[in-house]
Amino acid sequence: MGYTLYNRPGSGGFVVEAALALAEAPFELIELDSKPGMPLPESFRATNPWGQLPTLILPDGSVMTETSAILVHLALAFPEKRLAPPPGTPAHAAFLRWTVFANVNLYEAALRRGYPFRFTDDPEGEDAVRTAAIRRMGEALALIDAHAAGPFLLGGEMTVADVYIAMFLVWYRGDVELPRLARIRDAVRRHPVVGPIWRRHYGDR
Ligand SMILES: N[C@@H](CCC(=O)N[C@@H](CS)C(=O)NCC(=O)O)C(=O)O
Repeated sequence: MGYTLYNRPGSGGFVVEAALALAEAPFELIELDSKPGMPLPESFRATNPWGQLPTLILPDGSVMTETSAILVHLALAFPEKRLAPPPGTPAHAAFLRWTVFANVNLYEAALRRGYPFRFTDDPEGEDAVRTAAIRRMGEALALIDAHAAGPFLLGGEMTVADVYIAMFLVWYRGDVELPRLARIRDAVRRHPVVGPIWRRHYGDR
């Protein structure tokens, strides 16, 4: 029995799908009928009580959520596929740092932009929540851009952290210049395994 990934096109499951494909792990993809910015169907809470995607069912049937945790888990489960640097190395520490940083700062900011009504009890404050979220995303992306080792985030090899950060570049709606991350995004787009998954989720973006 393989993995089951719940997602919807364009959502964060893109990077989990890419990681599973890079790991050559068998998985079934279940796409929920929902649009970004909309809460998922209430019935999905039976699978993930927090009601979010991506949700990954492991081969033993256990449920896993939180994108950075899923990426770390898959990297450790398939060490020979080199989804991340070897555990215990400084490069792996950097992998953990930026993957968690992205989850805590970028993913949360994307949620504030997409679902501002959850972050203020003042309906008139929603636009301000949204614009502050876009600004915060730009600040977080600029910090990652400044720390990218080159040519990829952690050095010479692409890891799932690159795929993850590239996803936030597509989602970002601001105007901060991100030259190193733009090059990483372009490499992710061209990757023979990840590229086709990218195009299914994001087209030519
Ligand atoms: N902390 C979660 C955030 C996941 C998340 O926000 N997913 C969005 C889709 S990209 C979602 O499920 N939105 C529906 C909702 O929050 O109701 C993670 O890291 O996976």
